[in-house]
Amino acid sequence: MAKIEIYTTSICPFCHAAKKLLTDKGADFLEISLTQEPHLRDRMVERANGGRTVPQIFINDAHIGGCDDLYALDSKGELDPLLG
Ligand SMILES: N[C@@H](CCC(=O)N[C@@H](CS)C(=O)NCC(=O)O)C(=O)O
Repeated sequence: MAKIEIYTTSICPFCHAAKKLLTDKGADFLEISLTQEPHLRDRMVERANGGRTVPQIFINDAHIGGCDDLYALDSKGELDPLLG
């Protein structure tokens, strides 16, 4: 099973949309809430190669990007193989 991490904030429609797609696919993910743990933002930005918006999504430690990137991968049929 893939290791999926998603950095979020609580008031973030893109975060909710990304989580919905993963949930609809039955994928388990670790949510890292920057609302609850704001000190982890710097680590997120570092891992996301400077990406500062939320969500930032990682699958098996590879940076996927944000919500749009996740949906784009799905549209190309490339998300399901990553999720295993
Ligand atoms: N295109 C991005 C948009 C992400 C975005 O704009 N997220 C907002 C929150 S919903 C954000 O991070 N705004 C800047 C900030 O909160 O610092 C995606 O698909 O993930």
